[in-house]
Amino acid sequence: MPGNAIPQDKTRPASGIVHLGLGAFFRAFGCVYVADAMAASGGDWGIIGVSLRSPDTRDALRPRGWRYQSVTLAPDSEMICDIDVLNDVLVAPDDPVAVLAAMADPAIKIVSLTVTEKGYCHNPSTGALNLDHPDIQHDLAHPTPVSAPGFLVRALEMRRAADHMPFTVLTCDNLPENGKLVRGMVLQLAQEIDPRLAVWIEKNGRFPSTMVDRITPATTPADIDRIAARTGISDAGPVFHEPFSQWAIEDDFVDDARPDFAAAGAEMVADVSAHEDMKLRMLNGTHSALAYTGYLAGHETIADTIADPVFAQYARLLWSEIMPSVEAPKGVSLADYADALFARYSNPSIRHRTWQIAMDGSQKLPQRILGTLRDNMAAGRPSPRLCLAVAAWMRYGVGTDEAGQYIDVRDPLADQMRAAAASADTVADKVAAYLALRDIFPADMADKLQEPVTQAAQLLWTKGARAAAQEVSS
Ligand code: CS2
Repeated sequence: MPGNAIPQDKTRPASGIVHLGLGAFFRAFGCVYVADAMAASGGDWGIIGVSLRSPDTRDALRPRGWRYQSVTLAPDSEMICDIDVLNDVLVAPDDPVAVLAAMADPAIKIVSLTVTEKGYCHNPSTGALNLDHPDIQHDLAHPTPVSAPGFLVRALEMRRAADHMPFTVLTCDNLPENGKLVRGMVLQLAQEIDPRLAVWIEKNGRFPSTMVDRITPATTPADIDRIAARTGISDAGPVFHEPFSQWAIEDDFVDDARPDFAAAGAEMVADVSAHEDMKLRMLNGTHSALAYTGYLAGHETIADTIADPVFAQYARLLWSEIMPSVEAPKGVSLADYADALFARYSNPSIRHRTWQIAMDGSQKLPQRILGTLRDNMAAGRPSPRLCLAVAAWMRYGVGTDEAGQYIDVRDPLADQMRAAAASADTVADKVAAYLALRDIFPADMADKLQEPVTQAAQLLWTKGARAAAQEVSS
């Protein structure tokens, strides 16, 4: 069922963007930039949001006509802003045809995405689309898709048939060279469906890469109640985030059609790979490392973890291991960037759960940690703290914590991970079983990681995460 589009009036910008994956992050980030860009420079860049799975966001936002509050949480203050940039919210499983129709409308110039790493149905270790993925199998067999790549390809097919230009695909997920990666997957799927379509997309399509950054923990029912009590406004869909925000975007759009992102503070660049590498390795890499070790040590949030002096020191030394593998973007000091990350992680108002960041580790590890490890190994630099992060992800995947309590491991490979952990008695063999997961570890890397990761895992299994972090940080 369509989500009740707001009647278009002259004072309201028409829609120019369809966004797939309308989670808290995009509403705290992309929607704010687009609203600011229109406030500065105008344009018809209203957004049609699409949820690919659940109706929850639509149902939460509908009573206020798709408006919601964005709450900026500084360490000692908060600021509330009403964001009014959504013109409609659609729920793909309810009405995939309406989603395709919106994407095929020539007034739509951009389809942006935050569907999380696993939403692309690709192989994390190679970056290729996984043609055996059940959702991709479905989309190959049916014209109404279920997957994000399926929606992109089928909507582009409709635009080609109607003789319209393609939309620009603007991915905002934490993947390396995300635009290039998604382009490859879209071409791969298009090739399977209709090779002429693939040629047309290859020639006319645009897939700028982006680096996105704003820490946005999932909204909790307690957050909703607190803000309602403060403002007196009943809003079931507020988003909560840190003050910091950074968006670097490759300026490569079909017909140059885009909001004035620069007026909203985004950096328009020719090549985003340096920004992306720095952010994925230094922020997301340490986020995941602190999430697994912190969770195992009993810390609920990143702020709690980094307030523990052992993990503060561990984080500092992780950055010193990561920095030699990162080429700083022009004008940026990596040491200052690390200091800023430390301050951001320490913000006590941001209750970012280690459990939330630990989710989907199999999809996150390659770009966050394994690329750095590969570079460090090639340069002969030992990386005991990064190896501890990998071992902690393995230990987390066992599914019970250090006190024997159940861990709710959310990961598309959770079954394989638990099986790997249970398949052997010795820690070295457990590590070997994990390293044999080829969706994550290429064979050459697995060989090289066996010894250093086993060493870290021995420490972790015998002494626990906090003592292990302390030992590798001394
Ligand atoms: C986090 C990211 O949940 C996670 O895996 O590492 O969502 C992180 O907060 C953002 O990338 C920050 O920009």
